[in-house]
Amino acid sequence: MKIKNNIILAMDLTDPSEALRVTGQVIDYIDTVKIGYPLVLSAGMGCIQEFKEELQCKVIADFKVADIPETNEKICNITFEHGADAIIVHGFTGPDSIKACMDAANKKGGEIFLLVDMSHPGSGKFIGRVSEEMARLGVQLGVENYVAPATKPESLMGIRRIVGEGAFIISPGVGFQGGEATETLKFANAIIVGRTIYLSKNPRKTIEELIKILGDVHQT
Ligand code: 3DU
Repeated sequence: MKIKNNIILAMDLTDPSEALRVTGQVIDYIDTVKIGYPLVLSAGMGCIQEFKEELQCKVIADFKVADIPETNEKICNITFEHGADAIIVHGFTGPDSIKACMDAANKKGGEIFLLVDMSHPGSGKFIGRVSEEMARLGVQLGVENYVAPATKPESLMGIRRIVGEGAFIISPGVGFQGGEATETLKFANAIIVGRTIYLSKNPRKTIEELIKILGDVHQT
């Protein structure tokens, strides 16, 4: 996946028209939006298509899929049928559950991102302890895209080492959660930024400043 300016907007505003309006303010600078439960649960699955049509962007559905293979397959099928270009899938459920998502993605022409570690402080308790193992599993299964945290540069670096330079890593946690954009892009292909942009008084100016800071740190 190619991502303009290496920035993915995490659009977690729950008012659908506000979400579209604010995304519209920065759409000249991005081509990929991550939509998750906050927006979909209030606006419905139709918001995926609405974003794609109104803003001509790619949509990554952040549904952190984590169920048995049969249920994962259904969730992925429905998500791709609603127009999502990619879906985020948890790694901790194991190979059969991940494989079900990969198969659904292949059948529907979509992509999966495998989430192998998280950015919040509590992630150290469980998921953070097995993230490298999950990344190795992803490599074994042939997963090409990963999600790894900007708030834990060492984890991110370790995951990059395992998945290799050819893999595509997107990284949440920049800004509000404390992750640093330029540092993150040394190991990730794109940063995921939510509140820093959508809660800004001037989202357009904020993203312009971010792009300026990123400069030529990383090209994909
Ligand atoms: O903290 P922000 O507002 O920039 O948003 C980050 C987004 O990424 C948000 O949608 C959150 O649900 C998602 N995310 C993480 O923050 C951390 C993870 O490990 C995985 C996803």
